[in-house]
Amino acid sequence: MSAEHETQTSPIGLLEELDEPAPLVGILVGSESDLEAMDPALAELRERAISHELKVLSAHRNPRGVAEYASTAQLRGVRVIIAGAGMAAALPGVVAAYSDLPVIGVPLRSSKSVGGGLDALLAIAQMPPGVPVACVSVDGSRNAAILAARILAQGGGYPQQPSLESNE
Ligand code: RP5
Repeated sequence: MSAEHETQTSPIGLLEELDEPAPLVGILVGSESDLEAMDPALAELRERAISHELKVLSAHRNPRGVAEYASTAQLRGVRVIIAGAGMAAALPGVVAAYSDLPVIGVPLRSSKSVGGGLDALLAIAQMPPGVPVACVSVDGSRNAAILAARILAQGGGYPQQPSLESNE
């Protein structure tokens, strides 16, 4: 099923998302077991007084929830999304498929990881052309927050439209 088809979620769900107050940074993790690994990101954003929200949304277990969040985040005022996941870490890529916001992926190591998090690192870094995800180091959530802060510090000015170059 294509991403376009999956977004056919209920208008009520979309309205509920739009109702939520908007922080500048949205942080997603794929599981409650990922939460602790995002503590350095939360601490960094808190120290910089950057508003943020944290949600547990799994790309595999709750794909509709991820689609709803990602497709409404920009309208709500979110400017950057940080997404952390382990193992077959699809979350950052799925978020980037549904949103034009900059997405920073954090590969996470868990007890079930292969190669100390190499599985998630490759899943997040090896995105296909046209769907970009910035990837920090394994368990590198602090760097994700610093990168988000640097993105927020930019004034913008470049158009969002794709260039004439092909994505292939
Ligand atoms: C991934 O699978 C999650 O991001 C997590 O890192 C890993 C294990 O999840 P749990 O089985 O602990 O929920 O999707």
